[in-house]
Amino acid sequence: MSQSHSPTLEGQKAKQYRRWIYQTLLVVAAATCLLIISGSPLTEAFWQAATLVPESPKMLAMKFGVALAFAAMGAGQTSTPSNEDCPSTNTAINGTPFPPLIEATLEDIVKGLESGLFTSVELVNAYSARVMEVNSTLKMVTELNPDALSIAAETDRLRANGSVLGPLHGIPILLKNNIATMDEMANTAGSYALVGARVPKDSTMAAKLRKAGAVLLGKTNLSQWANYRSSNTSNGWSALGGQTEAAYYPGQDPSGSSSGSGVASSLGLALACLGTETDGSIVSPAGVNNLAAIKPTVGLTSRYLVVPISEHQDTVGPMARTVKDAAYILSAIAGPDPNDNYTSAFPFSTVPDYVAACDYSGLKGKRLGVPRNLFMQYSDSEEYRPQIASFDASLDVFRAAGAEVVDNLHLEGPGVLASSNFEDVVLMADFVTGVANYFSELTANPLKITSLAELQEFTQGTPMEDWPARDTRIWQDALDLGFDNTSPEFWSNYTADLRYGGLLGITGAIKNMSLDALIMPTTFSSTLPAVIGSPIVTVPLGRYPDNTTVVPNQFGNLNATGPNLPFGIAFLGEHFSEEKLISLAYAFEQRTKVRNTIKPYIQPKTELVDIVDKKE
Ligand SMILES: *[C@@H]1O[C@H](CO)[C@@H](O)[C@H](O)[C@H]1NC(C)=O
Ligand SMILES: *[C@@H]1O[C@H](CO)[C@@H](O)[C@H](O)[C@H]1NC(C)=O
Ligand SMILES: *[C@@H]1O[C@H](CO)[C@@H](O)[C@H](O)[C@H]1NC(C)=O
Ligand SMILES: *[C@@H]1O[C@H](CO)[C@@H](O)[C@H](O)[C@H]1NC(C)=O
Ligand SMILES: *[C@@H]1O[C@H](CO)[C@@H](O)[C@H](O)[C@H]1NC(C)=O
Ligand SMILES: *[C@@H]1O[C@H](CO)[C@@H](O)[C@H](O)[C@H]1NC(C)=O
Ligand SMILES: *[C@@H]1O[C@H](CO)[C@@H](O)[C@H](O)[C@H]1NC(C)=O
Ligand SMILES: *[C@@H]1O[C@H](CO)[C@@H](O)[C@H](O)[C@H]1NC(C)=O
Ligand SMILES: CC(=O)N[C@H]1CO[C@H](CO)[C@@H](O)[C@@H]1O
Repeated sequence: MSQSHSPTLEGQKAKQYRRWIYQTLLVVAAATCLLIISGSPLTEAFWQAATLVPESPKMLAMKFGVALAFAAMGAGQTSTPSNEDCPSTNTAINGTPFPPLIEATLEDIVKGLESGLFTSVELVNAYSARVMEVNSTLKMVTELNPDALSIAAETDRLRANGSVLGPLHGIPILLKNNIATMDEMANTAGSYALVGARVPKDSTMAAKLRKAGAVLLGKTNLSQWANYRSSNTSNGWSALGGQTEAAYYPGQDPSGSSSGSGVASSLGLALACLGTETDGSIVSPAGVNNLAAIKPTVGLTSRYLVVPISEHQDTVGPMARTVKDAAYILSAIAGPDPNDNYTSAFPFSTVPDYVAACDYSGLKGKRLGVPRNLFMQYSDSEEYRPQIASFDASLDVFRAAGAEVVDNLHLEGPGVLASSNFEDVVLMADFVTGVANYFSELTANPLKITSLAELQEFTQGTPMEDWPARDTRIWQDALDLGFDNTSPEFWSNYTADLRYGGLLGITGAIKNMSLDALIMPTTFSSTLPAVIGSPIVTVPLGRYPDNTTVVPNQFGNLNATGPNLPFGIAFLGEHFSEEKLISLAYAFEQRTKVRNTIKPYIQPKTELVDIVDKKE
């Protein structure tokens, strides 16, 4: 594909430079006024936000908006700062009560927008300020969209004249940094290899979100290459984005690879985020970040222009704070796409109404299987005992809601899979082909990398990529495999996955026992659905008790286990059974409401009230 190092780019740069000078003058003038008006408390935050090197004029304008927000807060602050546990004492806007942004649901926010309580522009400013408050500690957002404010302003204009694009109209959403957008934001998978790369258009996910009216607020940090590079690294680390940490204990392992999406959704830094999963990358960070999330069936959501690991296993899904918010987003992003032929398996004539599936009586009369042999061996381990005990206690909730629990299922497939290399072979073969395809789609590829071999060479030769401390073992194994995903060896491994994960795993158990779904602790749930491409919905289940021993991760830079760390419960079903899983998970979530009982140790303080009431 063609490269776009065209003279027009240079012309644009000159124009941008003039605008940059103009806006710098504006910022300095405005800053001076603000300093005069509001005295000193705001200055530190203001300068932090406003004096960062301006990547682009729009980014500068954005940072200025954030600085204004800080300034407004500083100016309005009359009392001493409230304590960490309860940062938001007043979230009422112009006297109208409004939930804190860490709790506000899509429906809350839509009501606020519809009634004119606040605008999308104010929402973007509030969320951006929240990002900047915690990013230096948690490093969950790599980049804010310099166009977010103007997109929000356009949605405000449209709403004012009576046109609403869709259910996400004016709602800020963050994307994992492997889902491409054709705008000023990068799509790097956290690697220097993709700095400056350009895509021919928006990924289908980004395009669908825009079509539903969403404001793409920015990009979230991730485990580099979606955790498909090193045999020994840390979750949430990327060369470009640094080390993401989660918010429920200092130095908490955010899990991965949708690490930043997990942390950002949990703290209300956007309404929600998109993540991607190959084996656990949505549900695992959702679990440890206290979230409701959906790992869709492979083929329900398009992977076009998403940096791949495996075409047979990759899927894109929402990571949100409530099942219903996740359902709204899934309804917006699901559906067939000519650019991803796996979506031709989409079995419906129209996208199901996943929001309508949110039914309080969704558990009534349902049969749920518990595949005990997937996790019973961990019942006595100190590390997992709290999760399994909470899960066991939750079975009464299902029974009380009218479901039948079929416990102690023993699936034959998982043991065979665990002692095989089938999944590894599928991922390795898919990655060699997939990563080369992704590079070939680029319209600008400054480093001219075209293959996995070249990518490995670049990574090993670039000090910022932290090699050899973080190796490229997985890539070397993939290169050594010696065949790709069209070979007979590949197909025999993939077919074995489908047999042991399907007939002798999830789908077999569901059919044989006439079940509606399987339920289990989220921590152990990802692999069977990964290898057969079937869906999972996870919701918060509990937290580790205060006397939990703090255990570091393998790389030694994060706390993998510790007090207060959240964990989830997973609902597994047949391919394209998302509606059913959502209805089960929603009924469980509404009966337990675990999420709001678990509090982060760190969270941002900016609320809409700080932006709206102070703007004049
Ligand atoms: C968040 O922090 C990371 C690491 O320091 C940095 O790379 C990134 O630019 C920051 N994000 C924003 C939006 O400033
Ligand atoms: C509403 O505003 C948009 C954008 O400004 C404009 O394109 C559209 O024609 C307007 N529609 C009506 C009904 O006024
Ligand atoms: C992990 O927890 C310990 C004990 O609370 C703490 O001292 C340490 O700083 C934490 N690690 C990180 C990376 O924050
Ligand atoms: C998509 O295309 C690939 C490669 O041509 C093929 O192997 C695969 O079976 C197709 N999948 C579907 C669902 O059509
Ligand atoms: C899987 O791939 C390996 C090569 O890595 C090959 O030896 C084997 O025959 C393939 N099939 C099965 C079912 O293991
Ligand atoms: C389902 O039934 C089939 C046919 O009887 C059997 O081979 C398979 O092991 C069963 N699967 C599960 C998971 O129970
Ligand atoms: C924490 O307390 C519980 C209940 O008192 C006890 O069963 C458990 O063994 C304790 N765990 C640790 C790590 O001390
Ligand atoms: C992983 O890397 C860390 C940090 O370099 C090292 O301390 C640890 O021993 C390594 N673990 C394994 C299993 O290689
Ligand atoms: C992965 C990624 O997008 N990293 C970003 C981290 O932040 C710096 C500074 O804002 C950006 O330049 C990088 O693109």
